[in-house]
Amino acid sequence: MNILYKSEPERGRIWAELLAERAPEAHFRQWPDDGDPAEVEYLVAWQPPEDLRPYTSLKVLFSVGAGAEQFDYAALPPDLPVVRMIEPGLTQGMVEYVTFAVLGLHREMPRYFRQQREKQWLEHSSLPAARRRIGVMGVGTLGEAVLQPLLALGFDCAGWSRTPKQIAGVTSFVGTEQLNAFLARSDILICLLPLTTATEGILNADLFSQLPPGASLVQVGRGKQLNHQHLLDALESGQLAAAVVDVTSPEPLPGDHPFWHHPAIWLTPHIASQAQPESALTALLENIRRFERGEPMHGLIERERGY
Ligand code: NDP
Ligand code: OXD
Repeated sequence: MNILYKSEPERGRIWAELLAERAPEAHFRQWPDDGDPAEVEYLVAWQPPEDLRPYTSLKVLFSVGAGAEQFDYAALPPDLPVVRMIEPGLTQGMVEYVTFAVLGLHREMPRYFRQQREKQWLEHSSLPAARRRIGVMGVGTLGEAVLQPLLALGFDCAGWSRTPKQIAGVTSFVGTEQLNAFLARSDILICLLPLTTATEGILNADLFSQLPPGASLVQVGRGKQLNHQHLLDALESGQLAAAVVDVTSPEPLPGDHPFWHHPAIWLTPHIASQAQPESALTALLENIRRFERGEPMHGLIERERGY
């Protein structure tokens, strides 16, 4: 098994050590040391090398992340399987981040932190979780996982996806026809959609206007889904109360971008979750085994669908 890793070098070093322990028969190289490109069978990358033609034995392209929209599919061989990362460490990171964000918004922490800066000791009435309606856009691997602790905390939960879902305690809304009904009952909206032609720019003024007045947003999908000016306008008008934003376009934001110092925005630098080398390697090896046995791999991208 010949693996070429092309991503963050420090993490690559950890992958190399782990692989030497767990699959000593594997040949692991880290970009730019790709040895003989014709021998590479499995490429693990955020971005592949620009010219894939020398990689004549390439069998699968694995994304190091849960998203795989960053690849230029037109430049990839049309029959090359592309696989996104599904692994428990990455899922757990997202569960932690979204739980933190929802609790912060539910308990109005942006408002109380603003009061702290203004030396205001002022109490507002609070809502029980059962009366706070959570809406998760994208009920895939991550969306379904983040719903579990929110259900356990007693929130009133719904999800929106392309195809219907059956998750105990979660109301399922499907497709563009049911988007408005879903939004109308989402006090805290969480975006966990992949970036596709259908989801680019989806978090815009029109969508915000369908939410209950004073709703909040957690944006952990992809930067290009959010219209920055529309978010600022919705916060200014009070249509939205606050937002937790982990992904933006561009990343990083320029130094003079209003998100940096906006009192109602919590901004983080795309850290909601990341693959953890230990568990990600287990997932990679399992997928390679599945591929070699002719079984379907977990997280295979359907190119037509865009995710
Ligand atoms: P999945 O592919 O498992 O889930 C995607 C979900 O989105 C599915 O439920 C799918 O519906 C739904 N969906 C896609 N397109 C549409 C549409 N047009 N209308 C309605 N629903 C749609 O992805 P993951 O859960 O693994 O990851 C989701 C995204 O999270 C990633 O693509 C990435 O952008 C982001 N991410 C962000 C990270 C961060 O650190 N900020 C870290 C990791 C991921 P259906 O189930 O019906 O197919
Ligand atoms: C991912 C990410 O896709 O970190 O894994 O955004």
